[in-house]
Parts: sequence; C-alpha cells; structure tokens
Amino acid sequence: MVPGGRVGPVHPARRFSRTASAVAALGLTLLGACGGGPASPKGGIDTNPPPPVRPSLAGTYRPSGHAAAGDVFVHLFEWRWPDIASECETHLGPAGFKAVQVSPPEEHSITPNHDWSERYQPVSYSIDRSRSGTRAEFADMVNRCKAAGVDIYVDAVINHMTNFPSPGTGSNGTNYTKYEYPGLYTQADFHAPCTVSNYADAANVQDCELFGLPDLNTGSATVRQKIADYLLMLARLGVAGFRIDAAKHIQQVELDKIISLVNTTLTAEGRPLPYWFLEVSAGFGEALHPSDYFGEGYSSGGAADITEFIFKGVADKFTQKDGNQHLFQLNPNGSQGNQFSAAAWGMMPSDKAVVFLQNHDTQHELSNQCGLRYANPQVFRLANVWMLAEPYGYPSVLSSYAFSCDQVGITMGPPSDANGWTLPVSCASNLESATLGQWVCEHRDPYIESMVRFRREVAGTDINHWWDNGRDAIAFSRGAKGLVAINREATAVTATIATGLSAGTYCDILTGGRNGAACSGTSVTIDPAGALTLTLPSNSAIAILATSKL
Ligand SMILES: [Ca+2]
Repeated sequence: MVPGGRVGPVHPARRFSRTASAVAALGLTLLGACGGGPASPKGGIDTNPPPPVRPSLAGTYRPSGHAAAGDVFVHLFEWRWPDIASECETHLGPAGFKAVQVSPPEEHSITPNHDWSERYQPVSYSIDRSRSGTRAEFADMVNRCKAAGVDIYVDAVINHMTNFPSPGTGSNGTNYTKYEYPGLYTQADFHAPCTVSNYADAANVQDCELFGLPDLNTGSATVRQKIADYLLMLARLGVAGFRIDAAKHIQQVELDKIISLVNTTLTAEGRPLPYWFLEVSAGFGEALHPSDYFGEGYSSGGAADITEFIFKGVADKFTQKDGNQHLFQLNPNGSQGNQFSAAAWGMMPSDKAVVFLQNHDTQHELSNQCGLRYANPQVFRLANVWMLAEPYGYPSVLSSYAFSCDQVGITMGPPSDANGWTLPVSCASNLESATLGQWVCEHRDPYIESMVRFRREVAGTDINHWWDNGRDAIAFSRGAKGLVAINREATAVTATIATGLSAGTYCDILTGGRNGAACSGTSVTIDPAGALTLTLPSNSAIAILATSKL
C-alpha cells in the first residue's frame, strides 16, 4: 500500500479491464437512447449534439514483411542491458530470433515497492540511468545484439508522463511533479486534466488521462518534436524498432505526424527506417479500432504493425476453457465456429498483426488468472508450438520472471536489490523449476527456441494436410517444408496422417533434431505414399522439417 490508500501506482497494465468499462458505458448510452421508445431518426429533433469531428487517417499501409519472413521476436521483460547483450550472443542470435523488445529505457519514476509499472511512468527522455542500466550499457547492447543478428525494439512510452509519486525523483535524479518536468515539459504541454472513462468517445480516450497519468498534448508541434527527438536519439544509437505503448490513447493523425518526423529525418540522414508496432486493442462498442491506425507511417515511407489481442484467445483452446474449447477448432478451414482465420475471429490481416499468447500486460491480469503462462508448463509449451507453427502474424514471445498471480504478486517488480535496482539475470533451468522471484526465461525452453527456426524455414507456405481427431489432437504440414503434431488429450493418440513431406526418416526438432547421421531425440518415418503413422503421448508434440530429415 502507498500513502493515500491506493494500491500501487496506476498503470496501463490495468487497461484491459477497461473493455468492460467501455461496454458498461455503451450500455448506459443505449439504455438512454431506447428509454423514450423506438429509436428513429424520423420526425424527431436530435437533442444530442454531433460529436466534434476528429481527423482520421487513411487506412492504406505497406506490410512490414515480418509475417511473410517467418520472423519471431522476444520481449525480455525488465532485463538489464548487459544481460540482453549476452543473451543475443549466446541464445537469441543462434536460435534465429529477429529482435528483442526491451523495457522502456527512459528515466522513470521510483515507487516505494519498485513494482514493474515504474518503467511506464516517464520522468525524462534521458537513458542515462534506468533500472535496466546506463546509457553506455544500452549502446553496447544495441551494438552487440546487432552483431549477433538481433535487432532491438524499444518500448516507447510517449502518451503520458508520471502521476506517482508526485513530487518525486526519477531514476536518473530528476526532480519532477505530475505536470512539471525540468527542461522537458511544463503544464502547458499537457491536455487539460480529465479522466479516460468512456471508450465510446474518441476524444475522451485520446485526450484525457489514462489512469490519472498526465496526458501529453500531442496536438502541439513542440510536444511532437520532443517525442520525435527522443525516438531519433534511440534510432541513431541503432535501435531498429519501436513499440508505441498506449497508441490508442494518442490521436491517430498526431501519432502519424510523430512517426513522420522520425521517418523523414532518418531518411534525410541516410539511415534505415525503424519498424513500428502499435499497442491498439479492439473492444466492443469502442470509438477507436485497430483499423483506425492502419495507415500510421505510410505517408513517410514506413510500416507499422499493430498488436492483435484477439489472438490470445488461442490459449483458451489449449486450456480447454469451459470444457467446450478444443484444438480441432484451430483448423483454418474448419466449419463455422470451429475455424481459426482472420475472418472467423475478426482479426486484422496477417501482414498487419503482432501476435502473442501473453504480453506483459495480459500476464498480470488478475481477472484472467494471469492467462496461460509458465506456471502451466506443458500446456504453455504446446500453445507456443502451435503459435510458431501456423503462419498468422508476427509472433512475440514474452520472457519474464516468476510471480504469484494475486493482488500483490501482479505488481511485483523484477528480481532487485534493496534499492530497487534490477539484479543480473540467472535463468531457471526449466519452466517447471522456476520459483517466485526467479527469471523464468521462457524463450530458452527447447520447444519454443526450436520453433523459431521452424517458422523461418517454412515461411511462404500455407497449412495443408490438416488432421484432427475431432477434439484435442491435431497435425498439419507447412507446404513440403515442415509438419507439426500436437496431442493435448489426456491419453496417448495413435493415427496415420497424410503429409506434404517426402518419404524418409525425420528427427523431431523439439527433442534435439538431427545430429549428423542420427537424431538426438525422437524420430518418425514418412512412408512412400507420404503418410505418417505416429503415437503421441498425452500433452506432447513433435515438429519436423525437410532439413531435419536423415
Ligand atoms: Ca493521449
């Protein structure tokens, strides 16, 4: 608890419960509209003033190319810069991860309990000192990761500044209050205080304070330039991409102007344009949708993907939520209600979507029991195998630390010393053995790590030869390049399935793959007719590649 009786600082982490608030607000609106009888535009005087017109952004976009390339990135949540640099060299580069999303590097607030939401409360745009390390360490990380073939994506918190504590002193020693940040922003740079409370009203969502966080007036050219200068500083250090935190809370044309400032400046300097992806969730009855942001960066030559929150519903199939969710419903050509596709699920196009089974916000959602995570290790593995095996979107793997899914646990910061400085990473040896307060390192799990290679090798192919048992055992090929089979049943399943692969003996990459002329783990044989007979134990999977053939 903190002074004033609040339970910790408020933070976008809680934003997903707002969907319910938005629906509730909409419900009240509809009730009001219907209260006087049938709603009809005829003959009546509309006493509601039309909402003020807000500019919109054309939806034309160019794909980033990450989905088509079969790329995967990892979010090393709260990791220190030196540890990320080492991880790029020892694990991420060799495994083929395209990039690392790092925690926000700017100067952040210091809260009494050093909970993780500190990082989402900016105090200045200096990266001289955050709990992940110093500017020199950050620059070294960018260079070493790049040398290992791994890009760095920065989580850019540009919608707001800090509301707690106020007054306070940031991680680099800057003294501030909620609306005064020396040398950066004064009260005139913020929207007039109001509370984000009505998701049916775009102006309320974008120009008011998200959980009381002071909302930057991105309608101001000087504010936009200061934000752009921060991002440009990072790009000049070699940062290759940006996640825009709380993008739905920034007016879409104003955000496009910020992106354009960055893109055009970098173009003039002869530097590559960054990859952008925006945090925009969809919610029933909301004024703003992911499609309102499709055109971000287009006019300045860039590409911006968007987070597809609907995708995480895949986890419900693997946890067999409510007893009526099953893996066979992930068939891309399944019947109505039993099909996984962008159209069937109401998701954005594959070439626009960043997908995930969990992100740092959803993992901390108490209302959803923190989602499918390491604490349910084998099911978590199987779901990741599926996410990385099927072709939709640009997948992100969250790698974090162990915490208890309760009111206190979900606010807990990373392993730290008594002063709140993050401790070096020491990974649990596997998902099963991760103890509270220990780094889990989900991305090092052999199933997840090996599927990064799978996704890239099968890129450009579709799902074919889908097979399922009508419940929770499935298999499919990716062209002639790969095959996965997953059994989420409580018992072993034996089946003979058609495949897209040529005859021969293949090594399962999940259990070690090929080692010279032999398999390190499981092997399977495809007969001359292209059929595979296999027996999968309960809660297991195999994945084979044309390149894992003996
Ligand atoms: Ca805003």
